[in-house]
Amino acid sequence: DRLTLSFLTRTNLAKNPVAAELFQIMATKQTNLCVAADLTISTDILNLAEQVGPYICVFKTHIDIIEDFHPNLLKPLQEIAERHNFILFEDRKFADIGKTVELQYSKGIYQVSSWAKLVTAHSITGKGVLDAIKESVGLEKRGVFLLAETSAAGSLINENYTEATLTLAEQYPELIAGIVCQSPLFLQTPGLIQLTPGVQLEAKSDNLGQQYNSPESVILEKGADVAVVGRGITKSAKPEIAAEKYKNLLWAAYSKRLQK
Ligand code: BMP
Repeated sequence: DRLTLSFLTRTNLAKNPVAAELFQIMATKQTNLCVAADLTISTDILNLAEQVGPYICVFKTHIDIIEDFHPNLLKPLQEIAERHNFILFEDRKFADIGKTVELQYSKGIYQVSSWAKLVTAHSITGKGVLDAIKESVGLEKRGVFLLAETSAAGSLINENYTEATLTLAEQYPELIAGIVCQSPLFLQTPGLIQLTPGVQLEAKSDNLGQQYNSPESVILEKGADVAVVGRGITKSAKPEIAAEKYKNLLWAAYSKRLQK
């Protein structure tokens, strides 16, 4: 199944072009670490991208939390992403009717579709969200991660919702790059990527319902291909040292998984 195939092998099984590119980057840079760049000042975002760039495969943003946002941020960010070979991923979690998602994805000050190769979407409103992302203007190569489970305590998502989300994903093989979840799902679809947030070494939770697992546990027990680490890196005094540490732990866990 998916868990014992190498990322390099899975490159050829991906139906979404960004998923294929991501598998390739992971294999080349030997990293399955995604940093959650949840910082609110533009220069801090750029500095973080430079510092952790060598150790990550994906740089995940919440672009709408930046206090001094100006579209001028995007060019240097894309330049750093190209130089360090990682993918820009806007965690927008689109969840509205298709028409509104189309506007949110390609209009407004953020113009997400012009720079983010990957975005997240909720499955709650069904296929309209995916049709909108598929049809909008923007980058030619784009991919969507659908949210099937969450790391939040007390989430309203149940097994039926998770299953229905996977069924929806199957209907858009060329658009869907992967699934955001907390357990080993879609084991027979190795072309899709499991992205799992809620990863930290220091803490088990925060005071707003976030729940953390260790790097080893998310890769070996919960089926993650790519692990998302935010505050474990961004709150560290030396983000580049923390990123290297998480990278090594995650890659060691992945290597161990291949031997199983
Ligand atoms: P942190 O490691 O600091 O808790 O950050 C986690 C990041 O992953 C946040 O950007 C959050 O929006 C995202 N995330 C999550 O924590 N749980 C989910 O289920 C889905 C997410 O996108």
